[in-house]
Amino acid sequence: MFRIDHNLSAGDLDKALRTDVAEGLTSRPKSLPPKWFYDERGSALFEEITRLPEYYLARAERAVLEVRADEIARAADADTLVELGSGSGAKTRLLIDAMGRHGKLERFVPVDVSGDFLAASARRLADDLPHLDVHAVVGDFEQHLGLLPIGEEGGRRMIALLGSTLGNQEPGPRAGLLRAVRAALRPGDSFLLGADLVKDPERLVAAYDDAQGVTASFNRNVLSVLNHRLGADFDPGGFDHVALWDPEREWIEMRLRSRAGRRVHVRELDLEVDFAEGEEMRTEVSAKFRREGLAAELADAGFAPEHWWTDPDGDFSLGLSRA
Ligand code: AVJ
Repeated sequence: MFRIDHNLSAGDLDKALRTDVAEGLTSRPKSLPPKWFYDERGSALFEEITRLPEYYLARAERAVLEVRADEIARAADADTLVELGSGSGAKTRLLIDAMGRHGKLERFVPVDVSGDFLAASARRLADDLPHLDVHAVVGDFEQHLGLLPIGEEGGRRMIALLGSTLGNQEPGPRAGLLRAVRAALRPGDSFLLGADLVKDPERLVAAYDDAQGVTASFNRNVLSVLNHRLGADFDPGGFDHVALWDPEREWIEMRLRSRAGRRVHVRELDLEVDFAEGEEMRTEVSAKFRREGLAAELADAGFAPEHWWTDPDGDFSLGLSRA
């Protein structure tokens, strides 16, 4: 069974893009939120990133799921799985299959802003698993958690936020998101959080600055998104990819550095923006976590952390907390 709800129209998304870009390009330093990376090409480039030798995150998370999925399913004991920012859903299948074996799973609710991608992968899953009620939601989980189709019936839910997606938020908004997830749950429901862990900075930087330059293309692609969607005239090739480790804040920061002084026009915003030679614009933070820090953030949001699993190398964690 397959259904898709739209909590977000193309118009809403367009408005959010305009606001974000107008704000980001006129701030000092300039910045753009990472959620605009993911047009069709950006999503495909991210899939390619997950297969790079340097990008250990996806493999490490998969390794945890391969060993622990049944244990997770038992601990959650849920009839509904909600996945926030579901993307292509490849690793989710491990979770769904384990929850199916556990015997209670009835409903899967994948939530993503990227509607086309979501519809295609959710439909494929529904075709494959005819007894599963797949109820996809096109929405921005930073804003629309209250609208998820999980409110009325009894039963138990698990909300999953995988892939270290949480790391894209700075501490303030991150606390807000965790509180919003907590508010969407009822007592006994659970929250499965995938988080990348602090490790050797050299490995971290390599994961965001790969030898083949795929991450560089992914980073520059956000400029093409602005060109296509807002009539901007960025020359993506005129910007260098920068990835650096901030040891105080324990996050990777991606930036685009203008190789020359230039003026950029954003037609749809009626905006002209000057870049100095060497000026850097921040395009993403990707926070890395420690067990104690994450437990404290979860507790602050009202969760009780219950389980903690990592891959054998200790690179990536999955944590299950109870609401
Ligand atoms: C999808 C947000 C988890 O931060 O590692 C990959 C995105 N950026 N390479 C991450 C990303 C650069 C990724 N997340």
